[in-house]
Amino acid sequence: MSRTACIILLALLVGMTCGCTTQSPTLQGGDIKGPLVPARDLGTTEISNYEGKPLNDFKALPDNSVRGPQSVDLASYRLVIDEAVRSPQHLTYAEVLSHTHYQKLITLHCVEGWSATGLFEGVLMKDLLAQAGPLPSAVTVIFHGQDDYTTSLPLATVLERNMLLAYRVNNGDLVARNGYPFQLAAEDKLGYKWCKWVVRIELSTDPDFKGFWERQGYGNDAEVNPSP
Ligand SMILES: Nc1nc2c(c(=O)[nH]1)N[C@H]1C(S)=C(S)[C@@H](COP(=O)(O)O)O[C@H]1N2
Ligand SMILES: [Mo]
Repeated sequence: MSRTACIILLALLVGMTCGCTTQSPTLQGGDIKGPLVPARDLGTTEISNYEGKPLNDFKALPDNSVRGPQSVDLASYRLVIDEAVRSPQHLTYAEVLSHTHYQKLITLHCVEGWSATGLFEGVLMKDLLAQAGPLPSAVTVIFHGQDDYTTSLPLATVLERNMLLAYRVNNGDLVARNGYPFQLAAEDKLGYKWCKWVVRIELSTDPDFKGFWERQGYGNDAEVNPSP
């Protein structure tokens, strides 16, 4: 191969690699996704597009929550991580945020037929759970909202997918309407898995636990793009 051909090939390869880390592939079902990156400072105002992708205003989405928006008092707020763990946790908002912050472009799909894409900023569930130390018998993560809403996911899925417990979307803090102080960004799972106003994360040994909507017949798997 000539020297010039070699350089062109190398440039192409580098270009492709860079493309993978900076572009957000459009997936089946209108899913928009970006890479998980350490949180970057994006200024002080909310953003409406990110790396060329339009973002949805989450404050303007239909509110279909079971008891309406909750108001969580940060002064008394504690995130409880308990049950099948070595060391139960009662974390203040600041303690939750003491973990590394990440950003990721993710699309939420509600079973009602609408979707919304946002740049979520949060801490890794993996980092939070490591602090509590799930017992080897723990297989399910049950999320509890302040509205007594529940939903669950397999522990393996939460860890493998690097799910974020989000505190910001589109460079603005979550508002009460959107689950302030925390919403699970349950990537690739239907909206009812995206627990808002998270006050408790319960590790369970029950592989068949069913949350609020799941008990009423919604699938417990809730995968957005099941592989054929
Ligand atoms: N605590 C709590 N979390 C909840 C719900 C709820 O009623 N209570 N509704 C779920 C449903 S059905 C959807 S589609 C998403 C909507 O999230 P959004 O308000 O950020 O769009 O929240 C989910 N999380
Ligand atoms: Mo939903």
